[in-house]
Amino acid sequence: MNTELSKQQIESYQQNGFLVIEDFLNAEELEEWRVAVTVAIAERNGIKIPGQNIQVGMDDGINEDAEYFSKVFDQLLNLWQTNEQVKKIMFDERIGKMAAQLAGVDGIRIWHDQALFKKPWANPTSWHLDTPFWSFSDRKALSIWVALDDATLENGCLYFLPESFKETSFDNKPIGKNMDSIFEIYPQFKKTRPVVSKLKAGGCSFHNGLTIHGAGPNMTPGYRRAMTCAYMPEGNVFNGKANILPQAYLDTLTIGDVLDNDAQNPLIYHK
Ligand SMILES: O=C(O)CCC(=O)C(=O)O
Ligand SMILES: [Fe+2]
Repeated sequence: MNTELSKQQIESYQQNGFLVIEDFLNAEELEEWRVAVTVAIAERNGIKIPGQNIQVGMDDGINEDAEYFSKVFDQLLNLWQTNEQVKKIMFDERIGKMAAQLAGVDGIRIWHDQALFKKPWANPTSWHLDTPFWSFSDRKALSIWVALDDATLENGCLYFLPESFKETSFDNKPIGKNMDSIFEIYPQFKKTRPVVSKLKAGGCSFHNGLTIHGAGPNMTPGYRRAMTCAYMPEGNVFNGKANILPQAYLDTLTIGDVLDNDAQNPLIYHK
């Protein structure tokens, strides 16, 4: 695993709000990730979030057009909580360190992991921000996106709007049918040229959760599989949004409480 970041890579991330790393996993590691994620998904029997009775593809109450959204990607969250192999992969301190270095913070917690599979003929992922969905508000929160298949122009690779994170806020649009909805909130980016992130399987990208990003449709009869993880810098507090937190935990939380429950948001790296 190629986890050493150069000064230039960190600077590039901090300038643009994303970073592409082409040779992140070697062939053996890629196979390990693929097997772990495939097994973990099979074990779930379609349960999207542990402890919550939502099936993949079902209306989750978050997205306004459930049928369209179910054909954007299959989304399974927190596989680390139900599969030991995925847990081992996700708890790797070296990846936590990369996230911390890019964000410029001392400690990193997992917000949630997420398998994102575009099925054959999947809809595009419209431009959106991530952090405004989450239960904390941190301009430095970020995600890793690891390609388990080649991510190509044909099958729905990611695109980023460079430097957009510097001007976006916690206002967002759902991942709906219209690619251009986000520009109703951020019209200044309507003419920005996106950067395309084509990746060979085993490559990865990091993006700031306030970077405007999206993905194309899958115009192929094959899958576009990705394993991702969203990270919360240590010390963040509850902002009142439920997002994917379990009800029993939510019942104990008041706005302003520190999110430091290791069973939900494990600290995977500290300087
Ligand atoms: O994989 C996709 O289509 C979208 C990924 C994404 O939005 C993310 O990882 O934040
Ligand atoms: Fe996203």
